[in-house]
Amino acid sequence: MTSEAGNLAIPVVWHDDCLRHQPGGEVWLGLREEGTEVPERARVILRALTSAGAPVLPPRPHDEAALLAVHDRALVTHLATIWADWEAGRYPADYGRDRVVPYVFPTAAMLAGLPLRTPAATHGQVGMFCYDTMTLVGPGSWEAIRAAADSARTAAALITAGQRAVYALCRPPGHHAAPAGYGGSCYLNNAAVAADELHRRVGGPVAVVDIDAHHGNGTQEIFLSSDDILTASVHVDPGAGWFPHFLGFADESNDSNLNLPLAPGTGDEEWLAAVRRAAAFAGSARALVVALGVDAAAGDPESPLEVTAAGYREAGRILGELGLPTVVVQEGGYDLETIGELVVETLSGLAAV
Ligand code: SP5
Ligand code: ZN
Repeated sequence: MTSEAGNLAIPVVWHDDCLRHQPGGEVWLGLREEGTEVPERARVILRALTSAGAPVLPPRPHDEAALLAVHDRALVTHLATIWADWEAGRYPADYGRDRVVPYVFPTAAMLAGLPLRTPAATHGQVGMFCYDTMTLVGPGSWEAIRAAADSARTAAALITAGQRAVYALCRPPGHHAAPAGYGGSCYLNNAAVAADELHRRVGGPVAVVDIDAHHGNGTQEIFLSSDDILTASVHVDPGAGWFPHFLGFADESNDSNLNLPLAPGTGDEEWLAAVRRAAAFAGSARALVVALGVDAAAGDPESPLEVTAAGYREAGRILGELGLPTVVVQEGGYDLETIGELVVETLSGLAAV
C-alpha cells in the first residue's frame, strides 16, 4: 500500500477480466512484434487511480442488446466464437498459430462488385471482420472485450444514478471498432456503447469527444447517420502517414461529425486549441463521452504528438467546463512509465471545475 491516498472523487469502473485479453503481440508489416497494447497498461492505470484516491466499482454484466445497438450481429457473433473455432480447427495445435489473425481481405478491389460470401475455412473468415493484421484474438479475449463494454455501459448508468463524471477503465480499447469491423487493437466500441446508453437515459444529443492520438474511425462510422450523437476527434493527421490511414481527414466533417487532424510534432498549444474546438462542437449536447487516449503524449511509442501531462490536465479542465454529465472511456496510451499519471491528470482537470 502506498502511504497517502489522494482525493480524486471520480469513480472508476473496472473488472479484472479486462486483463484476460493477451493479444500476444501484433503482426506489423508482415512480422510479429511484441505489441504495445498489453495487460500491464490497465494495471498501471488502475494503480495510479487508486493511489489518487479514486473509488473502484465493478461493472454490471449487460445483455447482447447493448452491443447490438452499435454493432452488427455478425461482428458480435464472430468475436464471441472465433477463438473456439480457431482451436477446434487445430490452428494452434497443428500449425503453431496461437492467435487468430487474418490473411485475406475481401476488399472492394478484390470483389469488384461481386457478392461477399462467407468462406468455408475459419482462416478465410477472419478478414471479413478484422481489417488489419495487428488486432489478434486469443483464449481470454472475448471475456475482456465483454468486460470492457460492460464497464462503459455501467459508467453511463452511474451517471443517471447521480454521478457527474465516471471513468471506465476499458481494455481492450474500442474507438477503432466499426459497426461491422474491428482493428487498431479494438474489438467492440466501448465509447459508442456508453454514448448509446447515455442517449437512452438522458435523451437529447450526446457528444463523443475523442482525444486519443489516432482518429476514432469506428465511432465516426457508427454514428455517421445519427443526428443524436455528435462525434469529434482530435488526432494525428492520417494524411501525414498515420493510422488509420484511410479515415480521419478534415473533409469527413459535417453537422454531426468534426475531424481535427494535427501535424506530427504538435504540442500542447495547438493540441489544446483543437480540444477547445471539439469542446465547443460538443457544447450543445446534454451529455458527454470522452474517448481518452493518452497516446498523444510526448514519449508515447505509437504517436508523434508531443502533449505534456499539464496539457492533458488542461484538456480535462476544458471538457469539464462544459458542465455536462460525463463518461470518460479509456482508449490508447502505451508508455507504461507515464500513462497512469496522464490519466490521473486528465481526470483531476475534469474534476477541478
Ligand atoms: C486504440 C489505439 O490507440 N490504437 C492504436 C492503433 C494504432 N496502431 C498502429 C500500430 C502501428 C505499428 N506500431 C509499431 C510500433 C513500432 N514497432
Ligand atoms: Zn491511439
